[in-house]
Amino acid sequence: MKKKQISIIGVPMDFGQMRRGVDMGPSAIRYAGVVDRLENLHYEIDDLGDIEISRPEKLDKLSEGNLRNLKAVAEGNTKLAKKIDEAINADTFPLVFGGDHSIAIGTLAGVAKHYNNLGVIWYDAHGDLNTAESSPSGNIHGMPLAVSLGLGHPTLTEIAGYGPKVKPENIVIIGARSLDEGEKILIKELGIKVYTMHEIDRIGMTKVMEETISYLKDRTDGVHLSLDLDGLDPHDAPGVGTPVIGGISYRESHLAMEMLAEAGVITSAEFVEVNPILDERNKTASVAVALMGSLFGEKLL
Ligand code: B3U
Ligand code: MN
Ligand code: MN
Repeated sequence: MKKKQISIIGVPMDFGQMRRGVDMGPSAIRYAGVVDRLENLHYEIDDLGDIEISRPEKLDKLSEGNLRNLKAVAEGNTKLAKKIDEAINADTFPLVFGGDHSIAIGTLAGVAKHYNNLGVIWYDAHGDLNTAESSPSGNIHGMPLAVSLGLGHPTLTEIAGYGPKVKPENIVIIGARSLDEGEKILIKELGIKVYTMHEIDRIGMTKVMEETISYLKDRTDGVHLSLDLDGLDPHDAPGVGTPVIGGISYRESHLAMEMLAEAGVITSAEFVEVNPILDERNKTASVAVALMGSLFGEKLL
């Protein structure tokens, strides 16, 4: 990692889906010792605390069409985008803790304006490429990648006053194993690079990461890592709202983070969907912290 200063931003957002508890993700990750872990690697950590997420009484009033809690999600993400922008202007590395994955909308809105060609690694069991039209659930946490491509409701696609934030050819999805029909069509239409579990099993995580890194290095001037803990197998990361069996292992994930650290390509990161209510003794938050250790250069010897 080039920058030696990290700004931590917590986003206690749970309006992008329907399961309570994911708003406690940032606390769980802090409790799992993230600051000490990164300080031991000689980073200077500035924990900026949590973005304030307002909690309206009547949630259903906030939905529009098939977009659950649209206003609350948009409001939180607008605040997040501003905080990220400030962190980058202060020449620090933004490290975001979720919260559900709808927060990637705000993270990318804050990050992307600082790059001409931002790359994105989307580490996830899902594609998060739904729009209100294709979504089976109306949950915005299944839409942030589409929104960042400029597809979806303008209240979301125009956050921070511009869009789209990323180009399809600058995205790599890793770990996909649950895609809706509309998402499959979009992936083909836009030619988005995807390593499903099939490819990971077939060629191995080493090759997947080698290819990902060289692909993004050639075409981007910065790379954001958006890591949804449900990309990992539920055995290793049980504290997530929508677990999907047959996922990436703890060991493969460490390898992926270590290879990213070695390549020095990542310029911002977020770890999302940690839900301590669904977790086993804070295991998933601890896994997230361990992966951050590797991402920021931790080595055994
Ligand atoms: N694709 C489904 C399920 C889902 C997406 N992201 C998560 N779950 N975590 C949807 O609702 O859009
Ligand atoms: Mn996701
Ligand atoms: Mn997911």
